Amino acid sequence: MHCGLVFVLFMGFLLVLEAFKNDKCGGNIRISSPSYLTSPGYPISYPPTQRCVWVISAPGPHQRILINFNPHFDLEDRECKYDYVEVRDGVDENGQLVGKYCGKIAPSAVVSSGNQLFIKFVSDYETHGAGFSIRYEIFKTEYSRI
Ligand SMILES: [Ca+2]
Repeated sequence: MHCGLVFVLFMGFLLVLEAFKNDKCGGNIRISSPSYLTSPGYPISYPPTQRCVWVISAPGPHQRILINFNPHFDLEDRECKYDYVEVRDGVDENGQLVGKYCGKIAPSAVVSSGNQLFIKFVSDYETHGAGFSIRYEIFKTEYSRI
């Protein structure tokens, strides 16, 4: 009886872990199948003073990456001065800036020109929002299927 309860609690704990596994602040992601990354604390609220960097890579040198933002998007809107998510077409801060986003309107989809995308999330010490969620996958065209 008691063992059963412990088991249920343990399974519940695993489920919670599962739900938050994409919740990390940054990381290197090699795409094997479509998945997603989110700002920490999404969809409730991100913590203060974050600086998260993700680098998404497609395995093939000629593959491109497609990202889509979840419509539930919410970052402090002060001309993106304090909180923002930035997408760059490349592997680091030197990559071509695709966009720097904040506010409540989810950005449109982005397709990389190479096989890597750089994503940076920054928050300051006050005023938070729900954050963002990005679904990433390998961009499919007739050409890239070869
Ligand atoms: Ca803020």
